[in-house]
Amino acid sequence: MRLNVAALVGAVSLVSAATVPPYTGTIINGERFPTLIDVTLEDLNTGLESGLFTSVDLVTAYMDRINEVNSTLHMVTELNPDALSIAAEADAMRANGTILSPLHGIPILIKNNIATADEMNNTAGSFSLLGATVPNESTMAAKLRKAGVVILGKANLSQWANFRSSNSSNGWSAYGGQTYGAYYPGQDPSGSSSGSGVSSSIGLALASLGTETSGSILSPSEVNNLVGIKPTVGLTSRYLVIPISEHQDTIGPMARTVKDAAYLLQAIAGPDIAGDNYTAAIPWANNTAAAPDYVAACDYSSFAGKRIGVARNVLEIYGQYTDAPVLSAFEEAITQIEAAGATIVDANFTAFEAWQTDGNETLVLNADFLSGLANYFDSLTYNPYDLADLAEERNFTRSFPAEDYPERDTAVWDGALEQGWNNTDPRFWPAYQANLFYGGEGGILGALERTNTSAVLLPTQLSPSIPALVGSPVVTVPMGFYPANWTVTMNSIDTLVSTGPQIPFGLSFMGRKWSEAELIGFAYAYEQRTMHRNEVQPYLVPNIELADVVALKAS
Ligand SMILES: *[C@@H]1O[C@H](CO)[C@@H](O)[C@H](O)[C@H]1NC(C)=O
Ligand SMILES: *[C@@H]1O[C@H](CO)[C@@H](O)[C@H](O)[C@H]1NC(C)=O
Ligand SMILES: *[C@@H]1O[C@H](CO)[C@@H](O)[C@H](O)[C@H]1NC(C)=O
Ligand SMILES: *[C@@H]1O[C@H](CO)[C@@H](O)[C@H](O)[C@H]1NC(C)=O
Ligand SMILES: *[C@@H]1O[C@H](CO)[C@@H](O)[C@H](O)[C@H]1NC(C)=O
Ligand SMILES: *[C@@H]1O[C@H](CO)[C@@H](O)[C@H](O)[C@H]1NC(C)=O
Ligand SMILES: *[C@@H]1O[C@H](CO)[C@@H](O)[C@H](O)[C@H]1NC(C)=O
Ligand SMILES: *[C@@H]1O[C@H](CO)[C@@H](O)[C@H](O)[C@H]1NC(C)=O
Ligand SMILES: *[C@@H]1O[C@H](CO)[C@@H](O)[C@H](O)[C@H]1NC(C)=O
Ligand SMILES: *[C@@H]1O[C@H](CO)[C@@H](O)[C@H](O)[C@H]1NC(C)=O
Ligand SMILES: *[C@@H]1O[C@H](CO)[C@@H](O)[C@H](O)[C@H]1NC(C)=O
Ligand SMILES: CC(=O)N[C@H]1CO[C@H](CO)[C@@H](O)[C@@H]1O
Repeated sequence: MRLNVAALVGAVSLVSAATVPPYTGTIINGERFPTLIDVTLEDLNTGLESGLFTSVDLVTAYMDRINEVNSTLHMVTELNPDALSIAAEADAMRANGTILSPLHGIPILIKNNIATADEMNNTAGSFSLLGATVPNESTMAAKLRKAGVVILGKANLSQWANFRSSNSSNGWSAYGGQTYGAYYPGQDPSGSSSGSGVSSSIGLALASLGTETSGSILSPSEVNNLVGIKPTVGLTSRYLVIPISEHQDTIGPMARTVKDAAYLLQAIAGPDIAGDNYTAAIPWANNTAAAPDYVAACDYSSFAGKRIGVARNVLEIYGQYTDAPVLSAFEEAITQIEAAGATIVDANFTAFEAWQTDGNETLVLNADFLSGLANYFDSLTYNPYDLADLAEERNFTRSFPAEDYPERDTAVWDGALEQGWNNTDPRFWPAYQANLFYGGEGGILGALERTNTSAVLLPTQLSPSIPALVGSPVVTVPMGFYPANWTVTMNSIDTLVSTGPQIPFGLSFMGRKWSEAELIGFAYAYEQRTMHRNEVQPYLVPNIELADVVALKAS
């Protein structure tokens, strides 16, 4: 599917042979076009403002790129049939001097559990929701549109955000098939925001939105060489997002740079009291003029004079299961952060060992899902199979052939249905209090307070679980890659490559609730000093570039 730029040159004389670098398709009439695998938002805005290309060109290029790799990677389940007309409208507004935000006319993909009130389906990857309709736009989609974003399509995911089976694989959904990562053939894309991760990593949109209950933004961000922001629960509205847990679910950006992720967070953060009253806890909920500026937080000197913790006891307990290249890259990162002006101290999670054998989180997630799924079904304006609750969903899934039961089981749901009580039951409260202890005083929040630190570091492989219990934020940044001679290891069902040569991994900054701006500052200061993302290219990159689209249009 590579567009032959040489042929275009012949046809329209846009490209002079003398100026074409070995990497073709980037210079036309002396103008350098950005390459979409590493373009930033600010680069795109420069091109849009100068008229080098339009939002329609961008949408066209991204759609061509999606179609080029989709049958190999299965990372996008639906394209937005309205994307081109929305882009045309954005272009007309720009021509007329109306620019809604820095994201005006920029294509973004969203995970297939965030509802839109348009032609696209919102299914969590299940056929039970194909054709279902929602009463409204999700607040996430509405905020993106208000910022002028072109919602390009829906990204594949681990089905039900990885809350169904004990024997499935990351990135598999009945509706979307098996997603693969682009850094190694057959790569486990991690999950559950698998398609969001793969798509952002190889430039199939500027960036994407993922959702996280425990690790679903952070983990696919790390293995796809991305920056991922898991916001404080309540910073981003869950209204009309298919839930797992109201106490743990959150929506956040997955992008190639910290600054792009910050721009996207700026657009989606904020109170939505009618749709999701957890957002009433945002400290500036009643005074949005006082909202932080996440983009301005991108400051190279953010580490100067700060105290940064390391959860040494977590490393000691989990270190034996963590690969040597990850551990050595982590120690190097600590040294670099110290050299950048921070004071490094131990910040141990004092109850981490006890938490290893505690089962309260499962009780909370089960209880929240029993309530949340029933409420989501109840909110639909069209419910194709009239499913009302998890028992009915399980019956559907077990009897609908494309759901691949029993090869992919329903063990997680079986546990929830056996538990039988939801989050209105008196047994919910003590289970949730246990979570708050293990994540709070005995976990990340206690460590921050006791050591008077601004953030705590861990390799991203070890970071999601404890912050998940209390809904506190984490930012992951590329930290390195498995070495080129690394021996491949497979996932538990032997279908995907979990670790292998040049597969990426990340560094996590964990902080207090609502401290995203500070974490973004640290992530940026680390990223700008290391720029690990650029050290390795994926094995599979689409060939079509923005320059090809513009050249073709001119012909
Ligand atoms: C994905 O690939 C298939 C097979 O090549 C193609 O038919 C389909 O239109 C593509 N879908 C998207 C969303 O690009
Ligand atoms: C310019 O934009 C304004 C505000 O959106 C709109 O009212 C007006 O009709 C537009 N004019 C043109 C020429 O598109
Ligand atoms: C949504 O699902 C319906 C099937 O119910 C399908 O006809 C339609 O094309 C899907 N929408 C998109 C944008 O793919
Ligand atoms: C539903 O969308 C409308 C705009 O179409 C908005 O005014 C309303 O607040 C939304 N409802 C909720 C609960 O967010
Ligand atoms: C928050 O909203 C939920 C419904 O989404 C409702 O059950 C609950 O009572 C509300 N809580 C408060 C404190 O308003
Ligand atoms: C915002 O105002 C409401 C109503 O007065 C109040 O219940 C809520 O606690 C306030 N939120 C914050 C973060 O101050
Ligand atoms: C943190 O844990 C490590 C490993 O268990 C231990 O060696 C260290 O002394 C602890 N640090 C503090 C300050 O307690
Ligand atoms: C939940 O936490 C309580 C209090 O720590 C503990 O007694 C109980 O055993 C825990 N439940 C499970 C299932 O681990
Ligand atoms: C939660 O469980 C109670 C008691 O069984 C039930 O009455 C209620 O409808 C359930 N809530 C939801 C949202 O399913
Ligand atoms: C179970 O699913 C089958 C097929 O979807 C349906 O015919 C049947 O009525 C369902 N049974 C229950 C108890 O929901
Ligand atoms: C991989 O290469 C490194 C250095 O290049 C070497 O130290 C290491 O032993 C090699 N590992 C394997 C498994 O060959
Ligand atoms: C829209 C889309 O790309 N769907 C693909 C998802 O993956 C399956 C295979 O796993 C393909 O058959 C679909 O075409």
